[in-house]
Amino acid sequence: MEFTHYRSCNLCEAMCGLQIEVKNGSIQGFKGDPKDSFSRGHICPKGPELKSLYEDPDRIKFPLKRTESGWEEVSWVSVLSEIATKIVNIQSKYGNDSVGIYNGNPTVHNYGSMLFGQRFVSRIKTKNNFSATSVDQLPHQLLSYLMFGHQLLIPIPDIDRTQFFLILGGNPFASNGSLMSVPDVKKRLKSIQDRGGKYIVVDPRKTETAEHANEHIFIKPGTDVFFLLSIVHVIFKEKLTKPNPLVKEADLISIQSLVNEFDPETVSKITGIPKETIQRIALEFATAPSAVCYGRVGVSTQEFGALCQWLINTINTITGNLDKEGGAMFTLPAVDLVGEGSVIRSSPGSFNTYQSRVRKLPEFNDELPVSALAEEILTEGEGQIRCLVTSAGNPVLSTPNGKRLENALSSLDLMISFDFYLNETTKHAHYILPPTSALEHDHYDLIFNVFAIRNTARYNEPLFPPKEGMLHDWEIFTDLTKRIELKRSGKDLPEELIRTKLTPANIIDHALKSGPYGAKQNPDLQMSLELLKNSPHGVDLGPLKRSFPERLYTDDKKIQLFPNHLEKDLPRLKEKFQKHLVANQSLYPFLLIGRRHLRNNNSWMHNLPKLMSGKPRCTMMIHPDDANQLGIKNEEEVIVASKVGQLTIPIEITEELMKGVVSIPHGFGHNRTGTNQKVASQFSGVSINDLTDDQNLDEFSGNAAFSGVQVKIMKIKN
Ligand SMILES: Nc1nc2c(c(=O)[nH]1)N[C@H]1C(S)=C(S)[C@@H](COP(=O)(O)OP(=O)(O)OC[C@H]3O[C@@H](n4cnc5c(=O)[nH]c(N)nc54)[C@H](O)[C@@H]3O)O[C@H]1N2
Ligand SMILES: Nc1nc2c(c(=O)[nH]1)N[C@H]1C(S)=C(S)[C@@H](COP(=O)(O)OP(=O)(O)OC[C@H]3O[C@@H](n4cnc5c(=O)[nH]c(N)nc54)[C@H](O)[C@@H]3O)O[C@H]1N2
Ligand code: SF4
Ligand SMILES: [Mo]
Repeated sequence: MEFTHYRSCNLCEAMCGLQIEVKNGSIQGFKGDPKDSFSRGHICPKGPELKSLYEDPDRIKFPLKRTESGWEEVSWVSVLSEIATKIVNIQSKYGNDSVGIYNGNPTVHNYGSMLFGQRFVSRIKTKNNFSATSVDQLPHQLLSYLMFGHQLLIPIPDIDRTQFFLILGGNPFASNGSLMSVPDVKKRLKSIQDRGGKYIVVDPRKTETAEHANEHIFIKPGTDVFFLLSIVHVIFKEKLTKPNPLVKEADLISIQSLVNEFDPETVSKITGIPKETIQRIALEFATAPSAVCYGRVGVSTQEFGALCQWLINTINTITGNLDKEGGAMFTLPAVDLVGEGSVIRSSPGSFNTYQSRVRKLPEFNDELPVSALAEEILTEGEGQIRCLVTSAGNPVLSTPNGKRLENALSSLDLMISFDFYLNETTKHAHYILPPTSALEHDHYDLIFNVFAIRNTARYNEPLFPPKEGMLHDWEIFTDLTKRIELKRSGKDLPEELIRTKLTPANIIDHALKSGPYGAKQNPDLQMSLELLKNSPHGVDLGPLKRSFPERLYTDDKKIQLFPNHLEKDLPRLKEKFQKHLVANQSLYPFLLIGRRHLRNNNSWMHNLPKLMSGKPRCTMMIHPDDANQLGIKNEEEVIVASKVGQLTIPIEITEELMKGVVSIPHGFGHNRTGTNQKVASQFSGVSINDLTDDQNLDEFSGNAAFSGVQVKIMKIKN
């Protein structure tokens, strides 16, 4: 039998439409779906590898239990009963907080896991709830909460209509965009240039994106906050602010007085950006017909990540580009997670309502910063984590000071991992609960439609039925959650799986029908699951539209341009500013940053052979002058050391990097024993997070600060 299957790729944020040719039960062809109006036929090399993931012989399909003689395959019911019993016992003996949870990045790419995983988290009732948010976009969510009243009201660059796009710390050519779901980003950036606009990249590395930009500006890692303050300084000084009825005069006055001391001349000494450039960029931005400033991983994960996001929102607002075509806009997705009355409205957010036990780090949205995870396991006392549940995450490789976390994990009384790979994290588990892979389940993109540059909707059925006895993430969560509840109330645990009539698709159907494009709001379209099932290429809902003040959720219905909590972080900012101005010799003279590659996806797709071909990717990039000074040659192995650890890595000499800066990709380090990813271990590389420090944080938000880690480099003597 031959047929064509359409689905949207869930590997990264871009949500590309895929067209898959299937013959006699096997995939014969894979390409971009040209009829998908959002992705327009675009795909990257990772999309087709959903097939390799499906076929990967190392992929775990049935539950595993660690025994003295190794991993043993066990039945779902026995394993889920054992886990439920142990969790209930641990919580009744040591309290709810003795169970910790970590949700990794693929959770948000899997709507079943999101919907039912959240239920599980809420039933566990622990303060020790962590996720990849605090090594990523926490500052964005925090500032949206503080400024606009909802953590998911993230301003999205209106890339298809803007005339001036200022990108800081993002490399969409490699990442395909982030908090800006934008398939086909290369063409979209090129179109800005074709229509007479420009895009500018501010980055310590001349990236693939910067290579094609109208202008690339090198910046010293970790100093973006000063660059942004200085941009605001110029905008005020030149009286280029535009009035906005949603902005309070008092806030503008506070900001103007804050930015006063950050003049381009002083700031240029810190950032390495000439004062004329700062001045010019500010003027060009403020006077462009439309403009948008956007900062991503490189600026979110730095010492002042939250202030950076605040300033980015501020620049867009005071130049009249917030909630305006061609500026930073807000989405109206078919399943709305923001609007009041939405069926699955996400919490608007919460901040610092409690703190972590050991270091007193602030909560955001009922989560604590993952940089605190290791110490919460290792520090004895009431509330110590004794059991950890990880789901779709690999924190040993993805969170700072991975070695310390590794030690912590091996000391747990109980660890459970929802994952289909035996990797650097899950190898520490006592139980591995493997879900189906993407092609075996249905898909609706709950999250990335909220961050997309256009409103669209798409639902796809599974391509292959899972093997008999395999379960989806949401089915595992459903059973385990219920089994824990039964155990808590002293009831017998059933001998069969606990199923529910409620499926992720039912929930979505309800949300689509009652949402902004459902029959009531949009009688012409009448959005529903049925409609999406009959629209295999997706439904286009048009470009982003203005949405304020209706979708502004602050108490006074104004933009909080100078939010309350911000004041507390200003002494730290000013102290750092003064420190920067006093040049000092460091024992660790280089600043380390990360990077992404089109063919990697965080830590977890290194076991797919086609993605690993080509030049070795886990190298440390360094500028030729720095290499010369150290007397090291291209591809030579060197020792890199930070305050927390050291590793050995071959160097790649390139003028792409700013002098004094080195770059290592994250997600490698598959040289640990006890894993089972045969391809990945051949291309093991080393983990940058064995150098990053769990004590280095953006203290305001609690986000990890990966950008600009101080390191020294040593030649290996032979
Ligand atoms: N191919 C691929 N795609 C991915 C992923 C992947 O691993 N591989 N991961 C996905 C995920 S989880 C995310 S969150 C997104 C991230 O998407 P992006 O934010 O686009 O991620 P990066 O490519 O890491 O870009 C970060 C950039 O910040 C720069 N940078 C580092 N430090 C600084 C600094 O101090 N200041 C400035 N201005 N720049 C700095 C780096 O040089 C780099 O170019 O990508 C997603 N897409
Ligand atoms: N130094 C440095 N560190 C970084 C970054 C950086 O730029 N620099 N980037 C950070 C960012 S932005 C992110 S998002 C994090 C990512 O950090 P994590 O989310 O912790 O790590 P991933 O590598 O994405 O690991 C995902 C895991 O989920 C599993 N998995 C994949 N799909 C599914 C599924 O459908 N269900 C289940 N149950 N499991 C699945 C994979 O096998 C893998 O084990 O890393 C962060 N770490
Ligand atoms: S760009 Fe992202 S969504 Fe598109 S095919 Fe590649 S991995 Fe999939
Ligand atoms: Mo991420």
